[in-house]
Amino acid sequence: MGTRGSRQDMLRTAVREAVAEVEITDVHTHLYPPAFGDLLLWGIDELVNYHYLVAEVFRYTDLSYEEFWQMSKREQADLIWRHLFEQNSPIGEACRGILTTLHVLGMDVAARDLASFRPYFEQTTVDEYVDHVFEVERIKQVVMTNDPFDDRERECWLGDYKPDPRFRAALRIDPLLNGWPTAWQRLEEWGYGVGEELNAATVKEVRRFLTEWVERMDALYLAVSLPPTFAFPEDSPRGTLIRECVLPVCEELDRPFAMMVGVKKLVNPELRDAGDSVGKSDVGVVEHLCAEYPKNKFLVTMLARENQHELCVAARKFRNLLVFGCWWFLNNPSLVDEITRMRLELLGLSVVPQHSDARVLDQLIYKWTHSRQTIARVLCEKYADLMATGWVPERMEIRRDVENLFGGTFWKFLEKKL
Ligand code: FIX
Ligand code: ZN
Repeated sequence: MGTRGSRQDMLRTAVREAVAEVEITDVHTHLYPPAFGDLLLWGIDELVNYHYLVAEVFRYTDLSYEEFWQMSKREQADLIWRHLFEQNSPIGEACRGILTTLHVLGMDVAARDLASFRPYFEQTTVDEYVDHVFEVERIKQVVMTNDPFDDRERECWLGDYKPDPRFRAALRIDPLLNGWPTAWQRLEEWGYGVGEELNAATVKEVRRFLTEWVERMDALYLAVSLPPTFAFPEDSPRGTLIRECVLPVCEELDRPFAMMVGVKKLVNPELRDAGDSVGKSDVGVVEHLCAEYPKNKFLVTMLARENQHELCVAARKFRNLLVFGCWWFLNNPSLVDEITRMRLELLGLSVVPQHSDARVLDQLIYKWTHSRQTIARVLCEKYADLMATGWVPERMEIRRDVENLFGGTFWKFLEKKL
């Protein structure tokens, strides 16, 4: 690679090309294959109605919550567009994201006319559109969030669903761990011999429930979101279920337990999905789990910015811990930049820098376009620092590293023998 200046340029080109061309495994989304019907959200009105924007529109509109929720999706989208795109510059990340998606899809963003974007989505089928979005953003596979307590989703899994290899499953167990007082009654309804008391018989049946659903879905991991107050060990149904059911089943089936820690649910219930907030969590709980259960794998993302450094250090101590994603309120360019930089410095490439958390199919386009840009920028600087020592990274090495960051590291962790 030529003179210092040209070497820098060639390095930047090599990194940008590798990041732009890598096929992504998106380890956490709320997307579904077309076979799951309207569980899969897509199209311009769903994009504009994303709960991130619902939260933001209420900073402007005087409309009551009731009046808003009584509106149709299209009326809600028109209102959001008026306040967040016409009457104020769409400078926020979630607003900019919609414009990035429309731009990548080749639409005339400068027209600023929401109605003019709708025909595009009306003229395509969901199958064509899934193919197109996966191709445009070079998405190899997404991991879903599959909740057997959601009746619409249950029906799909208990029906004749033929798995779509682009959509891998993850068994989501929030209702089981965070709502046992009602969850056990559903398990009983479904024929499991459980009672509210977590005695040996109930524990055995909960293990059967988890095992059957992991196998039915061929779930890659079991996942739960947890509050900032999450503690373990804990004298609670959640503490007992994790110790007696989740961890033993995960170890037996060699599936990671994914913990998404730090969400304060519904601090403003009127905002529905947009009503959740964040709180600092105790990283010591993650360290304790990794230390006490060395045969278990833990996938962890934390919602509070303040937890990111400690979490990186915890991952330096435990090889059964894989840190993933800049979750939710962290998925903003300035924070993705800061967190990715810190993670590469403390963990090298043994991290999953990002997941999309896409709730609407079209979001795969902007969330990955923005994250690719930020991660490529950070990587360029990291490799440039490397080159300043005389260690010249080869193009193939950069491609190898990038493939690991955008999927390889995740798959290797799943295959890892502890
Ligand atoms: O718990 C989760 O999986 C969260 O990602 C969601 O509940 C959240 O509403 C979201 O969409 C974040 O981006
Ligand atoms: Zn999510």
